[in-house]
Amino acid sequence: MEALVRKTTFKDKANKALGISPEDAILTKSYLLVAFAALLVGGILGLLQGLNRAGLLELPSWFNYYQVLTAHGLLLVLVLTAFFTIGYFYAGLSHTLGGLLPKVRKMAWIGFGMKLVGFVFAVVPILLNKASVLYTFYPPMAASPYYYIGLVFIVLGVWMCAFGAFIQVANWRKNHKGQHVPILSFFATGVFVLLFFGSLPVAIEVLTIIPWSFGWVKTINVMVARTLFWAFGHTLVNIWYLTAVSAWYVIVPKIIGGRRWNDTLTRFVVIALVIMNIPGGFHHQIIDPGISESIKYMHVFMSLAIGFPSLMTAYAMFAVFERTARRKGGKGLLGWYKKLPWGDVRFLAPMVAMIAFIPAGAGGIAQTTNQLNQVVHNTLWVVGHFHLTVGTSVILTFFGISYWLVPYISKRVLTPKINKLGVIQTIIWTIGMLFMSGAMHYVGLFGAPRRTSFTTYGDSAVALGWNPYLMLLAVGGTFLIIGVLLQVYAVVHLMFFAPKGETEFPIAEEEEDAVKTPYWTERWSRTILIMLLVVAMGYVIPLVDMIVNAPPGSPPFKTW
Ligand code: HEM
Ligand SMILES: [Cu+2]
Repeated sequence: MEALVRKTTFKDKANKALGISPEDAILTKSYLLVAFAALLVGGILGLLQGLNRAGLLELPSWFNYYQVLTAHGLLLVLVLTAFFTIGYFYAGLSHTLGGLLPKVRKMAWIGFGMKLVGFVFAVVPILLNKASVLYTFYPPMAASPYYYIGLVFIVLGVWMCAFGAFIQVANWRKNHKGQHVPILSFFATGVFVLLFFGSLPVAIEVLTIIPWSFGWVKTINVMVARTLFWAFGHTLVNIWYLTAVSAWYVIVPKIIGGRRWNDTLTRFVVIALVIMNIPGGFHHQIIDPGISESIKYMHVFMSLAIGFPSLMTAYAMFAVFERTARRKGGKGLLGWYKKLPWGDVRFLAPMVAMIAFIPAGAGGIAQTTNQLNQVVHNTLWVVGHFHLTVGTSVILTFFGISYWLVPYISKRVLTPKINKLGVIQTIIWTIGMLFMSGAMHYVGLFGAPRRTSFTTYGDSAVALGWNPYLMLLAVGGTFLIIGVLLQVYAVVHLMFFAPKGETEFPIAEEEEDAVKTPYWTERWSRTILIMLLVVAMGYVIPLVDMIVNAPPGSPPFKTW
């Protein structure tokens, strides 16, 4: 037994020294290429929307605003985020667990193929104007059945990757009895647990929609569909967040030359997010009828509860920054911040991402409150909010990761020139989002609706008052598209043209005097059991109520 352990650790070390194997590298490369292609196309569509909203561009009838918006949402919140998350964590699993098992790699490829097939199924009806139901596809709006069949394939593809990750981690644990799973793989486990359990409700929803959209079943329970959607949608948000947080805890400290924050508390944050996340979905349905006040209250409570691990994260990150900067001779109450590597894009991008999370999180807490939600619900405020959260906090972290992950898998190096380009990219993205998201937040408070193509409502004075802000929105969108082009250029350059060389996979060590992490953090079966109990607490009563006391079902509608 001991010999076996020694042998595997030797193999692990050899693997780390030689870098990622070509087979594992090409997997992550393919995932990242799809992610950044989605960014490019989705970004261009975003610009079209921004110009339209400002009244500067009329979209043709064969590619109207709602087709563009459906594709923008799908490409950016589903394709970009899913492919990046999986590509990044599979590289992390490969690096920290001594290379992917051949079986696991194969599963990730099958998952890749299924997601692409699903994507084609979903996109064709959008292009044919048969699926302008937006990425939330709320019934009773009904798209072509093929749109939903596409979504099923995407979910199945994600499950393949989740199970692949579970097999990889379980195999490592079998060979390393009593040891803690390396921290990045621990995050990956949490993310894939949430991906699997979080996408179960949407899979059920889509399976009930398909027969209805084919016309085999006459009506659908709209409330149940919306509830199942947000049990998933709300979880998805925290999957992106947890992915970004993994880089903040594990990668960023290494890049600034410091050490990780407390290992036990880091693992606690992951476990807390996994357990408490799913039953928060009703904060997206605060104004939906038919859900009792007490149930909504519980979901709002759960949503605010996950603010707690987020605040822990904020504290932890600034503690790491200050400690590292002071070790480098930083002085004064705040003067230490000068010692941080602001000129290094691998630090700057995630740092701006974290700073953006301060107003983004505050806005989220405001929206979750019943009274304030009434003011901003379905206005552009909400769009401003998620361009700050996912469009800045998450995406800028992903961009920051790309400046070392892409060279790492491509056996190339980040040159000072591309680093500089990355710094400029980060600044442009920040300015663009300040304008775009700022304008969206503001004009939303004046009632400008989301998901609505340009109109002055017959020159109503109120609607005309929105115009200056919508112009600022378009200005921000123009900055952002420059940011998209620079980022895609950087990724392609780093993948295919940058000078050859070894790039490190940056994982920070614990402090030397770190306390040993207790082993309960590794008990995933218990964590999942508690999670399921909490999910049951949040969903059993309202779902049973919606089904048993069902309102009349709805036939499908095509509203566009
Ligand atoms: C070039 C950059 C971008 C621009 C110019 C842009 C612009 C816009 C605009 C104008 C809207 C529509 C507002 C409405 O009518 O409701 C929108 C919606 C949206 N955007 Fe972006 N965006 C960009 C990047 C992103 C990114 C990076 C993400 C996510 C990762 C994202 C996610 C979304 C989502 C989920 C929607 C909502 C779609 C819906 O309501 O169905 N966007 N964006
Ligand atoms: Cu949510």
